[in-house]
Amino acid sequence: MAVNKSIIAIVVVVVALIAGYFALMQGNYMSQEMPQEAVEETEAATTAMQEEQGSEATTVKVELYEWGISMSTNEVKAGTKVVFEVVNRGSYIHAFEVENRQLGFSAGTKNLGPGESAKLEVTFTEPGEYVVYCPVGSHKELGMEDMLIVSE
Ligand SMILES: [Cu+2]
Repeated sequence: MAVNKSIIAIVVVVVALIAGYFALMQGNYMSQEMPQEAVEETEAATTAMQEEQGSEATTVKVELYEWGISMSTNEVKAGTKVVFEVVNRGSYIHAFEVENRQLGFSAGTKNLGPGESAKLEVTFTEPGEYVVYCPVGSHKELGMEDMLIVSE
């Protein structure tokens, strides 16, 4: 009987401890309500930053030469800022032009001498097939022409 009594005493103590623990946890939860709101605000700010990073510029390296255009990629996304880093690797004057006649879209660099470079920033709003070419002389006909796909 003495053994049973001490077991009951231990169980009572353990139950009391568990109840106390949960009471304490609830108290902590209540007192943490304010900091939790602050954490949520931080998470929202992080999400906004990630969205900004998501719309960060895509860089396309473009090399102009006799007679062709080489691009690091031929596909970009609509709505994302695209930075064409254009370098004239040839020994003639060249320039870089992006065009979609159906959409009435056209953008390009100035004429670049040998070794010169220029950046062209474009945010395509319409998906579709765009032509890239060199508008100098008959360079387009000589082969300085390629296709750029703007995907949704
Ligand atoms: Cu050219």
